[in-house]
Amino acid sequence: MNKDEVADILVNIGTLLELKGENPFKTRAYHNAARTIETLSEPLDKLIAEDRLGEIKGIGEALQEKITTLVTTGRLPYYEDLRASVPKGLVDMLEISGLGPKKLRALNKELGIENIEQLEQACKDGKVATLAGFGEKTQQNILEGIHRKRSYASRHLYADAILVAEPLRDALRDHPDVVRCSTAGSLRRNKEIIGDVDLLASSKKPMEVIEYFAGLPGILSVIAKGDTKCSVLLEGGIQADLRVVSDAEFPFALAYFTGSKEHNIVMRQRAIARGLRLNEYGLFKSKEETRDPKLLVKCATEEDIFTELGLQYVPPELREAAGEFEAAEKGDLPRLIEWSDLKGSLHNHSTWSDGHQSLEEIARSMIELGCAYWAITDHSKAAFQANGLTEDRVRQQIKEVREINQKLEAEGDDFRLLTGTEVDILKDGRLDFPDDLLAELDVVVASIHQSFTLSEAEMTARLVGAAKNPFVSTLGHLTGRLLLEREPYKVNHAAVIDACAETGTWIELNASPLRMDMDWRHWHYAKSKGVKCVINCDAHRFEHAGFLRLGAGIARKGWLTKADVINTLPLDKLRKALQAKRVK
Ligand code: DGT
Ligand code: CA
Ligand code: CA
Ligand code: ZN
Repeated sequence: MNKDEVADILVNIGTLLELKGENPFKTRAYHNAARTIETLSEPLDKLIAEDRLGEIKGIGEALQEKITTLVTTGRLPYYEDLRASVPKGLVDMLEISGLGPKKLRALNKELGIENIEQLEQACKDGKVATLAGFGEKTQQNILEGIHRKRSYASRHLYADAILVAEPLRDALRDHPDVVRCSTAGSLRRNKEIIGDVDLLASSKKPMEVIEYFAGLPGILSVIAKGDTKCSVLLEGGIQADLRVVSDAEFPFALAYFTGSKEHNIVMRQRAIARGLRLNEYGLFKSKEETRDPKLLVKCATEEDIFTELGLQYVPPELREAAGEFEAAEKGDLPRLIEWSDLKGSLHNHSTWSDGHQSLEEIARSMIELGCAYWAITDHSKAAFQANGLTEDRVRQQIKEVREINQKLEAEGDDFRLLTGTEVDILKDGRLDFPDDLLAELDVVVASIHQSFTLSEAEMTARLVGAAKNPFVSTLGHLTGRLLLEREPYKVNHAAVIDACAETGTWIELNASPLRMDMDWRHWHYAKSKGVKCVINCDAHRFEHAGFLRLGAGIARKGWLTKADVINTLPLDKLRKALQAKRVK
């Protein structure tokens, strides 16, 4: 078991103990130990083998024993017993926003509540409001939290859906009876949130393909199975629909099942206006609904369908009935960014704050990935919960970055780490670091991590103020939303975008699957104002470098091209671009 897995279990233990009402010092010890373990620079098994766990601050004997058991056996009976002793419904309720272990424990003790249904009833009966420390407002918040949790349960993050859908698509493509296969629906349109996964295949033997599909790994259960259609439940709780059609039908079915529904409606109307009929089976020379193959206008690909309807090919990401028809009629659709255009990420964390790898480890692995640069933007001091850096530590970090870069240069490598910070925008709009320090850094990302509940005008003023600072290169995750977890705080996007246009400030597309912030719906406007996008991983671990691909997918949805995205620039041009605002 590695250190991240161990840390996760320690956090769970801390939370379970809190639910049981254990003393706060004990529960906090587990949370603190988890944070310490996560940021260790050496592997745990090495520390254990050398009997050096005791040297780590804040890890007493009892914890050492548990960590050793976990790492060496992969299990911990203490944890298993603890889990079994707390009702599962109670643990599930932790996912309701605004309900911590302390409140849950009170609800359990005073009202005997053990699951969400009981909690909802108690709120509706007004019983929760009468408890000490709760009140009407809390009761209302809990009810809203319950509704939100339910509406989130049937929706999934794009990243999670891709992870299960692509192996299924590839397995289908490998089957000898499958001619063509593609994802469809919201997944193919790169939506940040996915209801269900849609797959489409063409074959002469649909039943064989359906049987094969239903038996693929990763499928938990078959919900419905017909001759040409199959619905399944995947591990992780996502539902997937496979449809199998003839290869002649494939392009039409693909266009239809890719959607969006709104886009399809306009496509059908265009067909009708030309005396044709378009549906999932074909494009027909007919004034009425039909599936008659004799009337079919043959189209080998989706491209042909668009051509028949007088349109430039519309990439799936743009099929939202949001301006794509006007542009495609004139042949004005942009050539969208490809993820391979990206040269590195300009917002990332290291073990200096809450990241999981050291600077040199990060540099080496990003070289391996073929990046040209990677900015280190650890948190500023106000983000104490994320181990934010003091001004002194930032200056030390700058030194370390320079040393690593010198080493790379001596080795003949062109890759460079860039110095930086993710500086907090404080409640009153000031930045957490003075300008003279910001001026020493290559990249300054300014983000809000506190005081989320101010009015829209106040939140907007904080962001606009940050954009006006000559040393701020980028505004980070504009609304602080965590998809399916936390609502965005209120921001007037147009006002912030206008301020960025005026000051030459870039806006981040934070590609963490939970964020995808700024939202794709605002990029079209930003682009029209000449505001540049930075697609950032906000990486806290190596694996997060993969977010570049997801972020590019969402940027495509925002109509962005290579020229609209700053981190497609090679290093020398990026350095110039970073200076441009400062000399203005
Ligand atoms: P989702 O699954 O909620 O994230 O969104 P979609 O877009 O994947 O929707 P889904 O799975 O219900 O259907 C896939 C596509 O099939 C949808 O984007 C468009 C097409 N489609 C489904 N039902 C209808 C319909 O009633 N009318 C039209 N025009 N198209 C439909
Ligand atoms: Ca779908
Ligand atoms: Ca579907
Ligand atoms: Zn942040």
